[in-house]
Amino acid sequence: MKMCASGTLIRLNQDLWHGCYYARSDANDVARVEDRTFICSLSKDGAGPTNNWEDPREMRRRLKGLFDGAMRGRTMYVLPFSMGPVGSPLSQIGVQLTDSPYVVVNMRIMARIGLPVLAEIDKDFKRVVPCIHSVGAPLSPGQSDVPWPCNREKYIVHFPETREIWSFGSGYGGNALLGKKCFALRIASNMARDEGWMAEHMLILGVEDPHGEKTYVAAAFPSACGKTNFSMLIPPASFEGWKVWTVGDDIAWIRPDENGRLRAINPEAGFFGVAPGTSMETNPNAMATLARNSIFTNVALTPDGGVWWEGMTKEPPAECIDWQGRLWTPEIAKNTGAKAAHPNSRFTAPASQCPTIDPAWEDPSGVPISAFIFGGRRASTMPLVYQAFNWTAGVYIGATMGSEMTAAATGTVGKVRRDPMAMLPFCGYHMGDYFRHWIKMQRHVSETPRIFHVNWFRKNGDGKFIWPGFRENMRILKWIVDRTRGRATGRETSIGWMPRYEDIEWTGMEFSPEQFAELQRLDRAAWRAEVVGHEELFIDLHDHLPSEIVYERELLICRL
Ligand code: TSX
Ligand code: MN
Repeated sequence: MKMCASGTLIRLNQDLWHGCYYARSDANDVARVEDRTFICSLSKDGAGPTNNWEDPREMRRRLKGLFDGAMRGRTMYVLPFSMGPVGSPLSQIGVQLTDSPYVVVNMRIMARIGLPVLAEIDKDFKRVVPCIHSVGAPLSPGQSDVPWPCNREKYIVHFPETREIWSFGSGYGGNALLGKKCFALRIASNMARDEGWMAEHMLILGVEDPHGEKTYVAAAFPSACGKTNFSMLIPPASFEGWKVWTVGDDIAWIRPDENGRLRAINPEAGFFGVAPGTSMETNPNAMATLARNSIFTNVALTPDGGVWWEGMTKEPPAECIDWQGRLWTPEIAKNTGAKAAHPNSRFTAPASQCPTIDPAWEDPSGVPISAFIFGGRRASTMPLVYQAFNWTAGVYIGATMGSEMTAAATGTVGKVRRDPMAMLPFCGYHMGDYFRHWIKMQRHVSETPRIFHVNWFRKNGDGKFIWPGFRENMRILKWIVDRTRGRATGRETSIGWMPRYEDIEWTGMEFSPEQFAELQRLDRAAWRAEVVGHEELFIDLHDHLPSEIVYERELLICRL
């Protein structure tokens, strides 16, 4: 195989990791580059204050220069791809040009590509989104290549009006697999706003009860909240007959059907998941999914030709080669703090291999969505779960959600970073207009999904997590499902509906009413500060902020 000969890929031990390959990126090309990501709409106002904007004519001039000869000496691949099942009315088509074979093999897992897509393009029903990508590392005749070519200068550029994507200089994930964040979120959010649907940074899961009744929910969480884990949740043993099915772990395209019900597809065909922390304890379904036919990037290589990352096993291997190709041992880690796997290291795995993949995950008409869940990583203030009073109040909850920083190095621990609907880096237009679009969606549906907020990460006075999380989250998910089906009660509070202790199914778990009260406690002083925090985000958006958002804030203040 060519990519193994060039050093880009290492073939793993096929007896242990069937069909699996390993890649190490350049040390300066390990993550999305938000400061190099541009929304080049005709007007700066259209992109809003949360996006980088450049004049589209000026940016085109610059890109022309950058791309002139950028692929010299390399093979250019032409990848027709479908986001969503080929032929589904909810799907969209793109064609990506790329000079990176690493991108090609990852796109083969993450999107539907090839001849069926070409046939779909020939039908001429749908516009094709042109996507051009170059690692920006031309080769002169005779010049030898490096395993991970890239350019120090990076540009991830979107033209929303002409629906184009131009990506230069990076070979990594969200910068280079253009169907994912660039198309399925930034360009698709523009299409969705214009056409009356929703492109959201959400997982989709289906809850099946012991009678076989199925309820689908979509959930938005900022990074590092365990979105992939939640999408593959295994109920506790005491939940006999209950099952959680996975439709997607990252992106949802949602559209009202002819009956006014919201229906969702997962536009992706694979999981591009963060490896560290993924284990048989935290997510056995992910472990089963990535066990074969997967690509690993920036994890560690073990002496037996396997892969390892922090959190994969309780005992680290005696030695391995880290993500930068250096020797790593637990001893070295203890002395230097060196990580074997990069914290943003990834697995690329086919969704079809997930043991809990939903039978309807490729249904061209999508699955019906009954509830939206928002969440964040919050040590205080936010209860385990509450339900919004109505659609607009729920949009307010999504608009104001956020996570606390965990980056001790930057000295910002404990500060809430607002990330509306987890879309801050992914909304391809003005955030204020995006809130308006959410509010307006109510008019296009016969029954709005119920909206909830969850927080698995509240801590007690000793700094310990109060809630065990993981599979126990099923108890909260059951209340959410029962509420949307009109079967569960709750009590009205100043922020929304909350379950009483007896509204939650506790069989098989030790959790006292006092512990639950601590999890659900509304701290008035903390909520005062919370509402002031909301204002900080709104100030930047004020000239596009829907009046509903302003009124919801006023109502919240009155109730508090
Ligand atoms: O994914 C997580 N979920 C959702 C699972 C369906 N994580 C991992 C977050 C990082 C990606 C969680 N971490 C969750 C959670 O619900 N909760 C926590 C916090 C936590 C961590 C450890 C323990 C309890 C809570 N307990 C022990 O370690 C024994
Ligand atoms: Mn994501």
